[in-house]
Amino acid sequence: MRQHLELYDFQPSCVTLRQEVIQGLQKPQKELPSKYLYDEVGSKLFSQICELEAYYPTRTELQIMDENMEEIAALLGTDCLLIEYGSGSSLKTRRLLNALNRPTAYVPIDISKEYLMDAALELALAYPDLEVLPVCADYTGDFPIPVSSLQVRQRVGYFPGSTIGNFDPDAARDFLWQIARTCAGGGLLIGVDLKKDFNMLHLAYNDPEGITARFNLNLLTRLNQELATDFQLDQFGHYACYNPGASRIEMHLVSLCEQTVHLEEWAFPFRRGESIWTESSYKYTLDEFASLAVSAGFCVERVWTDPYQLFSIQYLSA
Ligand code: AVJ
Repeated sequence: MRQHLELYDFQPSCVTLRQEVIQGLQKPQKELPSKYLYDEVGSKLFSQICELEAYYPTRTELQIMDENMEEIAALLGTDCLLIEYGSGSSLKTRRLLNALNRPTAYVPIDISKEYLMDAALELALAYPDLEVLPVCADYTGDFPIPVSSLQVRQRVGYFPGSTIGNFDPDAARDFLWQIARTCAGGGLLIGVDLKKDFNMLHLAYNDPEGITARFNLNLLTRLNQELATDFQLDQFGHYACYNPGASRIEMHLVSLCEQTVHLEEWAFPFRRGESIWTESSYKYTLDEFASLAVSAGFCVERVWTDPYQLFSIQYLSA
């Protein structure tokens, strides 16, 4: 049994974080890249969100997977190299691996290094025949896919959770295009959240337990720790709302008073009510997503949904 996994490490440096924060906080609408929500604490809070009653996407996606697992496994076939973009706890991946015939290698990619290594090691122990090749990276960037030492028939991307919803439409197309090239000759298994009743959407991002609020605010804690900013945590509030014109949930941190935040020699003034935009979560109709996929060079082979059409899993061939 392997006790040690080699990590392919392309984790964004503190310098990158600092630059992106300075850039984002200088914009008229202040913003921070949502990928920075996922430090160690953020990744743990996110997996708590996935278990909330109000947060329908995770359980719905798992249900769709379970109901269609045989067909999914048959489409992916044998001897595939599975590349997961944003692997987190690899919870959904385990279900997939259990059903797959002879998956050869698994490449989990995640920005959260410790979290990635813990999950990858556990997986390697649970699946001794699987070659696990973890990559720590911002998966939207440029990094090499590790080469398996085993015979691979095709590369299949795995991008569950509707994380594609975090991308603005142009960036979503560019990213899908990049996956289509990486997985040429194979495909992409992707989870896509669908348009639905506004109240249900609103509740999913404003859970009564307040975990989503903690997840959002943790971004400021992280910046205070890693960049020594002086965000006052009790002077910012969580705000999330569906913007129907733009088809997205927008998550913000709203300044509860007039204040100034500092990073080294930089000063960022906030008016009362002014916000930092921390995440978008786009929702699609099946038709809208199909045109996006096709414009990125994919062919939509199969779409599975739940009875209420809340969520979809799709297999796109590249
Ligand atoms: C991981 C991007 C799919 O947008 O629903 C959950 C992140 N943010 N609650 C989503 C998230 C707030 C989630 N994704």
